[in-house]
Amino acid sequence: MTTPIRHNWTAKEVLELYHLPLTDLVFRAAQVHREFNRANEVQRATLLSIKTGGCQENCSYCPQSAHYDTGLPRQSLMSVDTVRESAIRARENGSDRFCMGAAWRQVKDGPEFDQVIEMVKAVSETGLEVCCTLGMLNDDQARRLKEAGLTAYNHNLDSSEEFYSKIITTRKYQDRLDTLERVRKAGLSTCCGGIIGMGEAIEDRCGLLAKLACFEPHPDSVPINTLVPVEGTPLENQKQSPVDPFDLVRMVALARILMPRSRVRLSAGRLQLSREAQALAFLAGANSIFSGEKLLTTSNPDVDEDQKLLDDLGMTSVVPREISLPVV
Ligand code: SAM
Ligand code: DTB
Ligand code: SF4
Repeated sequence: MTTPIRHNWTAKEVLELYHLPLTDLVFRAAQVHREFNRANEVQRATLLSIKTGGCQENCSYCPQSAHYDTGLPRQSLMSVDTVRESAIRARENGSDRFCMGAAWRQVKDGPEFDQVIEMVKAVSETGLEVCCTLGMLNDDQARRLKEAGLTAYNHNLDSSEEFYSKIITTRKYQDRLDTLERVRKAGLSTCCGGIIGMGEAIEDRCGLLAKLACFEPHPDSVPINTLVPVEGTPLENQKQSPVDPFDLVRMVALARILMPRSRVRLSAGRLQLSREAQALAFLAGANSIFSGEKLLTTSNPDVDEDQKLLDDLGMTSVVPREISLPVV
């Protein structure tokens, strides 16, 4: 039997699946995963913060918001050469995707965006998939990114529409949806997911997944982040109610069932996750991780530790396309 790919999931249906016994849910997700993907292959993506801190938005989880004092040093836009070197290193360390993040509310035309366009070209030349996350975009900016060789644009919905207004007030859920629409219109893939552990209800988690699953096409990748509670942000006290790893596994399994072909990425929060929990998440359909000791500003497991985990599980990494690397 072939599992149909649907774009009409309701939050209620997702909630029903959420409450299945964990082993039933994981088994179902694993079946879908094996039907659509190479179940023992994991993509490694490296993140780089190309412009850090001082962001005008007030996302309650984010250490880079100018609204909160988190002690994070600000850093202006990096040079193209630094980014190129970092991408080459990422490739050498086993990544096949490189994602550049800027703490911007929105992209502004001018020399800084021109520099980002050059960065996209430089990373694309290394043979890696290129992803950017720069805040809101207009049509022309999306088109320029596509022409420069961008593979995908990351713009998360983070949670349900209902919960969203409790964690961010400087922009609306609809603003996010509008940018995602422009990204799709420009022919770019979307990378869109969310965060759990912010104090949201299970209904909010299911609402987020249902919304993502109604996108046509589904997001090319779905990052599932667990909140990294950072001191100085309004969500710092969430560290007292950490996410149960089984809840994360449920999110991964649901994302896999709802979006059979998407890359489901185990994203922020992996440092707190045991090897066993990660293995269960891979069984449930996770097939991508962020690789490298840093996410954007917070810590992530060592590359060697991840390599050992994949080796011990008998899993392999996606190999980037062949290219003769420029000498640096
Ligand atoms: N400014 C851009 C934006 O918001 O789209 C790009 C950068 S932003 C840091 C990218 C994503 O990182 C957010 O949408 C959020 O899902 C995730 N994120 C940020 N801080 C986090 C934290 N403390 N824990 C987990 N995920 C986080
Ligand atoms: C995503 O969903 N998670 C990544 C990436 N997309 C850009 C970012 C995680 C950031 C975690 C907090 C930090 O390191 O600053
Ligand atoms: Fe952080 Fe992005 Fe929100 Fe800015 S828009 S505060 S960088 S999550």
